[in-house]
Amino acid sequence: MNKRDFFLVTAAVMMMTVGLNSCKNDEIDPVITITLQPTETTNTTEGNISGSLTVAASVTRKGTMLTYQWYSNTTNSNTSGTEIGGATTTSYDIPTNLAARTYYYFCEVRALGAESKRSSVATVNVVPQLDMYEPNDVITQATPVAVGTKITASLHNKDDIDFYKFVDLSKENVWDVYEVKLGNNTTDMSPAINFYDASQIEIEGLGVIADKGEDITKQFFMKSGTTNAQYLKVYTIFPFTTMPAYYTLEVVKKNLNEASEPNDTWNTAQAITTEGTYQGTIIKKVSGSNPADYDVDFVRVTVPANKNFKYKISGSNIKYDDYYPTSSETEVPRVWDYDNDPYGGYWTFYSAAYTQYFYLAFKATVDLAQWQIEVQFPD
Ligand SMILES: [Ca+2]
Ligand SMILES: [Ca+2]
Repeated sequence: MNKRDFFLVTAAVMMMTVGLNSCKNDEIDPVITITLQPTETTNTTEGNISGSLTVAASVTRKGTMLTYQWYSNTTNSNTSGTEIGGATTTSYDIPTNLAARTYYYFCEVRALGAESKRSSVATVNVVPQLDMYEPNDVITQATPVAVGTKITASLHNKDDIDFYKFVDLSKENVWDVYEVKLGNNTTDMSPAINFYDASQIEIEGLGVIADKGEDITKQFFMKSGTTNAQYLKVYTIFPFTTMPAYYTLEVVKKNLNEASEPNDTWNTAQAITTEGTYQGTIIKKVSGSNPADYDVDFVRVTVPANKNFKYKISGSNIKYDDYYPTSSETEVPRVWDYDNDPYGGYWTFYSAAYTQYFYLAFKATVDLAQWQIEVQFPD
């Protein structure tokens, strides 16, 4: 063997050795393949979380034990991440106590002598619980709430809008003062409310925006009865971090209007049959020409035969109409329609040989005006 041959043989042996070694390594090192990726996206509701994530894997060498380690991550990525203690089987139960937000998980499959493999990322969206009044995101879906009933609801995210419809069924067509109370149980929510009339038109100037954690108390006027319901929108103009943001909502009646209501027409007038002083409150001032838009209080004074009717009207910001006396309750009274302020003195209508009926209608130029009539039946 000359020098050149020796080198060739040596090179061949070295190449064979290298070749044999790589063949041998391919057989020995197990290779992991993930055959089932965890579900890509899981949507589940806070407080009612269920579900699990599962992987399956195979390995090239028989008898090689696979182990599993689940990770959580703060981003949609399977690099880095945090090992979840005890999560070491092929499936991982989504924790049932997660707060509402998005979570990322993946699984690393390992085997002795093998390169570990990571699954794709499983995204778990934990959405806040909707309140029991949803859907009420538009005014036509407004949830009816009876006056006097306190409810607890929530904005399940910063874009949630909750509409309510307030109805007072205690009487028909009686004006009164109501107060809406929005209790803000979630401290980083800045609640806001807007009011809408029975025609679902926003009432200008009545809405309120509160600071974070502040309650809202707001008075408004409303007529009782199903057709006079008013609407309220609860929302936030600022984002909040704690989802859902809970609140309590209640509408209470101030009961300023009197037992004689409804008395807004002459044929529902409050009956006055004895001497005395009678009072009332005009809840809503005259606005526009439609009597349905303001409060009127009618009284009907029954004057006995052969008695005069002496009266005095008082009160601030009160107007009244006199109705011509009639001899019959069934006769439609003719309105004088003075629409005057009270005169301040006594007025007397003279007696007749029959029972007379006098109608008076009180209105006001301001909200919440008090009227008073002093009634005497002198000879
Ligand atoms: Ca809601
Ligand atoms: Ca009235």
